[in-house]
Amino acid sequence: TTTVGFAASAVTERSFIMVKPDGVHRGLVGDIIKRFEQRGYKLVGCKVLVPSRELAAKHYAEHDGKPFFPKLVDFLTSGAVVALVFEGKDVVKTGRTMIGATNPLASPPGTIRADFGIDMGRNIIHGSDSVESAMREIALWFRADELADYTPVATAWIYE
Ligand code: IDP
Repeated sequence: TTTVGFAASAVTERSFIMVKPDGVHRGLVGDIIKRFEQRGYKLVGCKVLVPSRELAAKHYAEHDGKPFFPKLVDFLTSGAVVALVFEGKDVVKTGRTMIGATNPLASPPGTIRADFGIDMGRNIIHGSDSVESAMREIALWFRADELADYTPVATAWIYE
């Protein structure tokens, strides 16, 4: 038998990932969760909701005042979104790489936005752009008791 060390308990970086209304309408929730799961990231938060305008505006506060802001809030509040929190080593940066560029047409093949989208205002998915943004966004979308604390049995087969 092989003895495998168990060193992953320190890996607690989290990212806020959200399937936007276009992704939900198009039935892409499962595909998106699958990509993060198969990479080895741990799902610790998951809920479906139609965001209020207040929540959407707070989420995109950095874009308040830009020409596309009203349409962005209209879009995000137009239907259900799936709010997700994934945890694991470098999940913020790696999540952004998996998601691709803001403009799907400028995004490399293999990224979520390139594989599923065309227009910037219909780019399927949100992912936190820094660890600080992730902490702000997770606190905005989830209560602490909505995030699960557990250790997947596969952890020692994902991290050395
Ligand atoms: P990101 O989602 O790749 O982090 P941000 O610059 O934070 O990109 O923009 C937030 C969202 O606002 C984008 O995902 C996109 O849906 C929308 N957006 C950004 N820039 C534009 C624009 O110039 N026109 C229309 N929509 C935009």
